[in-house]
Amino acid sequence: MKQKIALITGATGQDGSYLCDFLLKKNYIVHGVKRRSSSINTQRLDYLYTDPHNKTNFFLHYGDVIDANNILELIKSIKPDEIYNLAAQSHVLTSFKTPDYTTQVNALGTLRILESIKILGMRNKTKFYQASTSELFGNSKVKKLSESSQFSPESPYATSKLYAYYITKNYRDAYGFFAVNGILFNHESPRRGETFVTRKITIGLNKIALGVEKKLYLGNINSYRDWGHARDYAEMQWKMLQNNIPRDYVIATGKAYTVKFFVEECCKFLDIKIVWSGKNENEFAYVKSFNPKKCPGLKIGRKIIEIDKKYFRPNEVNYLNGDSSKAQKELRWKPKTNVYQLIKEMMTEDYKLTKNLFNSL
Ligand code: NAP
Ligand code: F7E
Repeated sequence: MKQKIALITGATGQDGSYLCDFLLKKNYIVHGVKRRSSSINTQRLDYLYTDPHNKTNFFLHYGDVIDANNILELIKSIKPDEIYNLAAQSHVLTSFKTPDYTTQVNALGTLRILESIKILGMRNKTKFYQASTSELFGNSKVKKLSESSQFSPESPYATSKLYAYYITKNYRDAYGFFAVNGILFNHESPRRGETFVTRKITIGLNKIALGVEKKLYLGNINSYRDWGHARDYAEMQWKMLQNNIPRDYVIATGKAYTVKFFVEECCKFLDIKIVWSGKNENEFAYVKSFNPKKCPGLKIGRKIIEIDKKYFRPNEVNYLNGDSSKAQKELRWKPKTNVYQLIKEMMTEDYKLTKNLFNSL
């Protein structure tokens, strides 16, 4: 059977790295797009990379979804069977500070890819996956959000992704593209960017435990998120393009927890007992007891979590919990990793990473 060719924008990101790995295991030829940067940004992919002078199924190309000609040329030369558009300015708080840039990348970047497929006459060859998001729903009154729930974006990030969602649907409806939206709820992993809350917590608490840092500053710890594992969700991105008909799907675990809960569970992993005190911006957590073997850097009574208003968003999405029953039924899928397993994996990896950092100090 002919090897399939995939093109992945955002290959250097969390999801991109899991998807490259997944598709290479499925015997695809994988082409990833990486941005030019002054320091190397391919750390998440290094374990998959082989010098292209040797035999390999994995190639990286410089590119940027802001550059229409570059995208057109890449699609023209690679002739992919499947395109996964994961490239994004994906940080919600940052999108309030860089709304124009966020829109250029997330909204128009998507349009540029779809238009390239159209101009090149490849709509019958190339299937298209768009990385849509639970942020589209905003502050909905619905407790379990599904494909039929209303959108109400609350940030420039979500609004840019709303455009991308609809332009994907437009090209499907108007031109018969095999183009789909995966409406993914939060998904995390040891490869998650360090400024997203879960990874910030797993790195921060490990540093505190080992005495590398004293305190972790967070924003709104009362919001709820439905956290899955990025590795499980990469499989779903692929499954959506293997479907008989192009359809959009919600991918979620169906369980939502607060940021505060996430902190508490990470503390349990380190055998730290914390007590919360104060309210709103003045809330903090201090150490009631701890295991000195695991946490040589701690002291009883020390304040280890504080709130810093700078991490509050101008608009918050307070509660996100997804209903992925359509995907579970039609794509025969189930989330494999629950939040406890996710925390264990992230904490274990960041404990090792921090220990190495500590030993090198
Ligand atoms: P991520 O770690 O932030 O990765 C984003 C990727 O996009 C990185 O490879 C980044 O390159 C690349 N990128 C940014 N701007 C670009 C540009 N102008 N041109 C080309 N590439 C560009 O995000 P992620 O968590 O893997 O998420 C993947 C996608 O799913 C994103 O579109 C995100 O919005 C969406 N999503 C994520 C979640 C989640 O919970 N993780 C949930 C729903 C939807 P650099 O490495 O150079 O920065
Ligand atoms: O925030 C609160 C924050 O930045 C989660 C992206 O992948 O998922 C992600 O967006 C919650 C929010 O993710 C801090 O206010 C408290 O309520 O980890 P986050 P996000 O905004 O949910 C969606 C589905 C995407 O599509 C996005 O691309 O945690 N929070 N304290 C904090 N958040 C951060 N980042 N930092 C804090 O200190």
